[in-house]
Amino acid sequence: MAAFPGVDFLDLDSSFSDEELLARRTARQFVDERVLPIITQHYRDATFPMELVPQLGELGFFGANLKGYGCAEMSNVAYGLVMQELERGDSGLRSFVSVQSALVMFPIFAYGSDAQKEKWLPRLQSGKAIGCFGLTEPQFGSNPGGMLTRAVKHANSYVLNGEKMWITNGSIADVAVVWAKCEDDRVRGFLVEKGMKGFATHDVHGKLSMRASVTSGLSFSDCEISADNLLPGIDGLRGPLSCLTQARYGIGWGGIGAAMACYDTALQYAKTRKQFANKPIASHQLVQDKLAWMITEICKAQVLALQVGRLKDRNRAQPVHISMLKMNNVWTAVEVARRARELLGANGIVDEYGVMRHMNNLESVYTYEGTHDIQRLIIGEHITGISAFA
Ligand code: TGC
Ligand code: FAD
Repeated sequence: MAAFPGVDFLDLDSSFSDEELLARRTARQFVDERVLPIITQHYRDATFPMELVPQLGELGFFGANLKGYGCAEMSNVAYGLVMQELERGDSGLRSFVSVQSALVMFPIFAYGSDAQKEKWLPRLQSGKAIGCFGLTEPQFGSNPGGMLTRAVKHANSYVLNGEKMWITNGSIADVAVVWAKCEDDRVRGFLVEKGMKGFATHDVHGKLSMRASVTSGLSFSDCEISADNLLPGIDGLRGPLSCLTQARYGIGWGGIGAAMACYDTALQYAKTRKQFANKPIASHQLVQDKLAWMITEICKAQVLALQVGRLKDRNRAQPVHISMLKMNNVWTAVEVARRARELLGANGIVDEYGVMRHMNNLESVYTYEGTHDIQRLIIGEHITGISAFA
């Protein structure tokens, strides 16, 4: 598999530190050598490439921007570049790392007890344990504040009842970060371990998107867990929403990776595919228009990601900045993938080119972690001071 040349029209590489470029180079090589040769078959078979998990751990990609517990302690920009490259491989791979890092390790790191951190973070960092994040329910997606899952306190335990749906890694996780409402109606986070009595999972089948990713339902039926499994450092909806901010940040970078893969495939194809007077289709004005549009939007997405990343590294990124990053960059990726598919003609629908795999995956990315329109409304609320959610 040829090494990916990258897409750097604006010389943004000169803005990255040596550490950031090293992180990207490592992730890029990993994707070229380990992911791209196997991903099409996994996508066909609807299986997640579990064989990559230990390597992802060794490379320091899990919890890469966290401190201690064996984490790589990368800058947020370096972490973003890793997510970019992983999603250039497949959105399902980036999802796996996003969930493990931002939705499982982050809440344990930020809100967990010392014992919870010692128990889980080193294992999650190395990939010896897998985590999932249960917020969405069958009836409550965009509006998680309405959740029905309940946790009732007993002397030294909590009893959970309810259903979570669309949970990435649900059935393969050793630990689930589950959000439930307590008797005071406040949302709290719980660590539910695989095999606990009253906890069951079932996988979602028939997905036409994110096929190389496990998506599950979680159910809790009088599931009794120790009071020590409560995340003690947070209560209220702010808990899960703060995790989403971390994950949306990685997705904003990931979208660039999927877009770069589709753009590069379309560009190479357009330069070699000949139609009319034996000329490459890249010589036709309408084709150049599409390619110019794609690279312009990719550049805008890169600049946005870099600026939000720099803000995050200075602790100045607000959730609304990250909503803009997720909204814009996933939309860019969706639109680039659609145009790339069009430029490949009939070949565009074949999985060996990867473009339609990315296009289909991105439909999930557009919806999860807060849909495109929910991100717009978050920005709308910020600039007007008026909530459209009530
Ligand atoms: P609202 O009243 O606005 O907020 C409640 C409390 O939370 C605080 N807050 C945030 N804190 C940190 N980061 C954020 N992004 C935050 N957004 C809000 C807020 O300040 C408040 O704090 P406090 O202390 O005053 O109580 O809540 P709301 O119920 O009106 O909801 C607002 C809304 C709609 C924006 C929110 O519910 C939302 O973001 N909905 C989208 C749901 C979503 O994104 N779900 C994602 C599920 S996980 C997933 O999809 C994983 S995919 C994984 C993969 O495979 O990669
Ligand atoms: P709904 O909330 O029912 O929305 C349907 C449509 O209505 C959308 O277009 C939405 O934008 C629109 N809409 C809703 N409310 C408004 C409004 N106020 N104004 C305007 N439009 C509105 N969840 C987890 O908790 N953990 C996971 O690991 C996870 N992984 C996922 C993996 C995949 C592959 C997918 C597809 C989803 C995953 N999710 C996960 C769930 C995801 O977060 C939800 O699908 C998402 O939040 C949207 O919820 P919903 O599907 O119920 O759509």
